[in-house]
Amino acid sequence: MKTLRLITMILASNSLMACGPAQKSQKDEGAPTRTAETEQLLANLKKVSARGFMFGHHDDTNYGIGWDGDEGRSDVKSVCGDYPAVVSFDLGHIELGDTASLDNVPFSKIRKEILNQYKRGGLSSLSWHLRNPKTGGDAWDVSDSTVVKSILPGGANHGKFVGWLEKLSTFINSLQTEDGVKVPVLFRPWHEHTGSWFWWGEKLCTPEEYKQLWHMTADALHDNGVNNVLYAYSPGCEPQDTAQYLKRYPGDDLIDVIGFDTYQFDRDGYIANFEKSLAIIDSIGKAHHKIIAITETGYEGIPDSKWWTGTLLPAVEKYPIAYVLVWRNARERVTHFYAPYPGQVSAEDFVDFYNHPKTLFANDVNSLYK
Ligand code: BMA
Repeated sequence: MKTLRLITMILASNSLMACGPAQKSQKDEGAPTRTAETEQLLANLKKVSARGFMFGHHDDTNYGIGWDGDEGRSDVKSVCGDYPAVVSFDLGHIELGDTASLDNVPFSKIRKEILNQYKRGGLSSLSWHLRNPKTGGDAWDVSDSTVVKSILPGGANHGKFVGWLEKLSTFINSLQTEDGVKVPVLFRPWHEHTGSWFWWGEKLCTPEEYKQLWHMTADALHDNGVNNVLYAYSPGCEPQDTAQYLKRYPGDDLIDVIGFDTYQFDRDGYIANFEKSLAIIDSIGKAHHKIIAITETGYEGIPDSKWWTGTLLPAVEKYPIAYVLVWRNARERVTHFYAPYPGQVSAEDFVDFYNHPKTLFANDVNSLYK
């Protein structure tokens, strides 16, 4: 069933090329800002959104409930038979030069799984819960409201932060196949900044400082030779309208994908937030010609046996999103999971979700780079 859908998607794709990839300004004469594969990925994400939406899961192939690091394993695949079309990974602690991430996944394993996802034709997205460069605390350390200012040019921690961006760049540049093809990824730093729980959050810096942070990041990556990233902007669900959503937006020349992060606590509130935020990104996506996505969501522990087809699907299917991504199945915190595993109460419903014509998994999108 899923294979038939893939064929339809590829056949339909040529007619959808009209949008074309967004062009970026070229900083160095003759040096393309992005590789051909990265441009192709952008073009294909646009096609995908016209066809259905990809399902994503954070750290999907790294670990799951009752396992850690098993070759080829995925809780999602164990339930429905296919890998997610989007897998996200977190680069927290790459800035420290550590060998493993803040969630204790070796960066060598993350690199390997990004390559595996590339070979499947699926998308990898990268978030970055980096440490607090001023206090030495973690990403959630909001004890000092001058951290962003301190890492911008002229700030006391600028030099240190430039070094962190070099380490980040080295990792992203190292995402290469045996043939030397750089694997394109979606980079989603500085997320959920419309809340104030990360040191780059709303109350911790001005809109101008936040935008500078983005530009400094992208410029440094570019100068360090990173040409295999698309950029995603993902506030929380706090913005009430398009003006609020765009208040800290770094600009169309930088951002490729716009989305939002929101989680279910009470169902009615979740649906209301979802609808409001989707309408906002749908409207901005159309006006600014951007891909839209639900960059993080989920219902911790998924206690609702019909959550996938009863809550998530009806909320997202009306909009041309490229993907919806749920957070991780933490092997070290057994109640902290967002995708089903065999025997989990919502597993059967997830198979129905998988079988829905609009949901796309790895086998449905196995050519995002061609
Ligand atoms: C949070 C939780 C944390 C984790 C962090 C980064 O939402 O899952 O346990 O360390 O994301 O992945």
